[in-house]
Amino acid sequence: MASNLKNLSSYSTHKLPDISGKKFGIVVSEWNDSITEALYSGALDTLLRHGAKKENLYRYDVPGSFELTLGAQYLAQEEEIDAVICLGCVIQGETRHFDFICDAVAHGITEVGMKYNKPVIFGVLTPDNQQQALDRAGGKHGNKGDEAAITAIKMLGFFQS
Ligand code: DLZ
Repeated sequence: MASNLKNLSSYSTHKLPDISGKKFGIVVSEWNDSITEALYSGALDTLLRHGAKKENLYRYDVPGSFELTLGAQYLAQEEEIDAVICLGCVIQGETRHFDFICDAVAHGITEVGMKYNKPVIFGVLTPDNQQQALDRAGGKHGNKGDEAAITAIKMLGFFQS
């Protein structure tokens, strides 16, 4: 058991930690790039607004969401990277491709986080159509890139607690 565990710990993610010294990897899928670029802008803006330094942010692009797992692993294996944010958009099509990609990336990203014991965030939209994607990439349902960045920050606080 970790020696720094507190008895009856009252850790809460409501208070955001200081991230001025934290390094973030951001993996961006090129498929549906008008959407994933909007997710990236949201994530970048949120990290900077919360105190991250531009020089501590590392962006890598991958061809599609299926490749986010390998991109995340490439970054997560670097000891100096504190958290990885994966951004993608898989739009439901007429074949089962959608299910295979979504399943693979959800499991893959989870495994990378478990393997390297650091936050690896699932910022992947899985909408039925382009409009639903737009609604979540800066539209009426906000920007999920922004939410992915907040989740990364909160999880860094969790690891520091
Ligand atoms: C092939 C494919 C399809 C049909 N749709 C999407 C999509 O909506 N979003 C996405 O991010 N990627 C898609 N891809 C590409 C796969 O993620 C992957 O790049 C290829 O299957 C090659 O491994």
